[in-house]
Amino acid sequence: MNVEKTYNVTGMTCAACSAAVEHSVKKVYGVESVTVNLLTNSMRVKYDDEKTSDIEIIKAVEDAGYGASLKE
Ligand code: 9UX
Repeated sequence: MNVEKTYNVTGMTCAACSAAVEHSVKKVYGVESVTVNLLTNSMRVKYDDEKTSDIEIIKAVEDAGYGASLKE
């Protein structure tokens, strides 16, 4: 099933940071779209929950050198 989630992202200070987060999350298998907002430190991700999960998406953000948590 396709889901759309919002995450809080920490550690981003410039546009290259948000581009790095976006690029890393876009590479995750099952991710359909990623929009990172530098000003609100938030990220919207559409993904297929039969192929990936919040854990994998948060890991991709961490691999890029930033932090993320699911926004309630
Ligand atoms: Mo910008 Mo971000 O010069 O880790 S890329 S601060």
